[in-house]
Amino acid sequence: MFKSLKEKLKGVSKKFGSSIDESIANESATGDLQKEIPSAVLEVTETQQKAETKTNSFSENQILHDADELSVSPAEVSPTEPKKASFAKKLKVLVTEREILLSEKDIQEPLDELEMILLENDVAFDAVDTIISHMKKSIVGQKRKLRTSSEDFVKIALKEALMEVLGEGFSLTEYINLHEKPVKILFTGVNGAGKTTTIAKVAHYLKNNGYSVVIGSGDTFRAGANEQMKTHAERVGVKVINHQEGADPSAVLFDAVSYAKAHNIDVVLADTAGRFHNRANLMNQLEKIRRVMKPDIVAYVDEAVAGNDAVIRAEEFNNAVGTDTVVLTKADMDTKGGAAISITHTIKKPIMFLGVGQGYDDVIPFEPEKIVNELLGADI
Ligand SMILES: Nc1nc2c(ncn2[C@@H]2O[C@H](COP(=O)(O)OP(=O)(O)OP(=O)(O)O)[C@@H](O)[C@H]2O)c(=O)[nH]1
Ligand SMILES: [Mg+2]
Repeated sequence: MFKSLKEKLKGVSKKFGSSIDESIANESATGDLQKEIPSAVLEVTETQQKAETKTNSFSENQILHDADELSVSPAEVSPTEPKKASFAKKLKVLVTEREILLSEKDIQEPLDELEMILLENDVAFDAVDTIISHMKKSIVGQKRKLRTSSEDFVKIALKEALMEVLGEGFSLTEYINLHEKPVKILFTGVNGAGKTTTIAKVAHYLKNNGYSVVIGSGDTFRAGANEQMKTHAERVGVKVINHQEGADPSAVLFDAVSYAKAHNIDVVLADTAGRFHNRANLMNQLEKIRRVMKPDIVAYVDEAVAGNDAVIRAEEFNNAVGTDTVVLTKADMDTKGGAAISITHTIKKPIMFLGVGQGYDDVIPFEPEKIVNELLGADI
C-alpha cells in the first residue's frame, strides 16, 4: 500500500535532515557559534587544547579515535592539526546542547522536492499547500534543541503535517454504539468502485465485532447485481433483502429497514447501482432513496487508485446528494496514496474504511495515525 509515496517520503526526510545538518555545520565553520559560547567555556577549551598539543604524540590510534567521534575519515584528520580536531569535538557537543534557528533557505531545496513528490503522487493542490505550510511553520524560525537527529525532527514535523490534512477518521463501531438501532448506511459511488464488495466486507467485519446485520440489495438496475449480492451475503452469513431486477430501489431499501426494525438488527447496509454524478435522473433516484430510507450515514465509495479523480468525484457526489464518510477501495493496488491523503481535506468528510484486497477480511478501519506511521515507516 502506497509503496512509491512511502519510498519517496523516506528519501526526502533524509534530505531535510542533511540540509539541517549542513546549516549546523556551516554555522559552526563560520565561527558564529564561537561568539555564543560563554568565554569561560572557551577558556577551558583552549587550556585543554594547549595541554593536548604538548602531550599529544599523534599516534595513529589517537587520530582514529578522534576521527571516529567526529565522523570523518582518518585521512581527513591531519596530524599537524590536532587543535582543530579536538576543538571541533568539543564544539560538536556544544552544538547539540544549544538551540539552532533554522531559516527557510536552509530547507528550501528539500521543501521543493517534497512539494513535487506530493503532486506526483496525486495529492490535491490544497492538501499539498497545507502540508508545505505546516512544514515551514514547524521548521523555519524555530529554535530547537539538537538532541534528536535532524531526520527524526523532520519526520515529526511531517507526521503533524499529514495528520492535519488527514483529519480524524470515522469509527463505525463507535458510531453504532452511540446511536439508536438500526443504524442505516447507504453506499453510493460510480460504477465498479467496489460498493457491493465493500458491503460484504463491512457485513463480515461487523458480524465479527458482535453486531447483527441485514443487507438491502438496492442495485435493481444492473443485470446480475442481485445474484452477486446474494452470493456475497451467503458467504458471510448475512440476510439479504431483494426485489426483482428493475424494481424501485427505494422500496427494496425501505423493506430492508423494516426487516431490521422487526428483528432488532443493529445495522442495515444498503447497496445502490453505480452511477456518475452528471446523470441527473440517477442522482434524483438517489435523492429519493435518501428521502425514503433516511440513512444515518451516507458512505461514498471510490477507488484509491483513481487518485485525484476520486477526490474530484467525491466532491461532486457530496455536492449532489451529500456524503458523511468515504470508503477508499483498492488501496492494495495504490502505490501513490494521493486520494487517501487529500479526500478528507478536500470534501471535509472523514474516511471510514480502506479496502485492501478482494477477500472478506480485506477492509481496515481508517485510523489516521496508523496510516501516517505506515507512510513514514516508523512509530514516532
Ligand atoms: N484489489 C481489490 N479489488 C477490489 C477491492 N474492492 C473491490 N474490488 C474489486 O473491484 C471489482 C468491482 O467491485 P464491486 O463491488 O462489484 O463494485 P461496485 O461498485 O459494486 O460496482 P457496480 O455495482 O457495477 O457499480 C470487483 O472485482 C472486486 O473484487 C479492493 O479493496 N481491492
Ligand atoms: Mg455493485
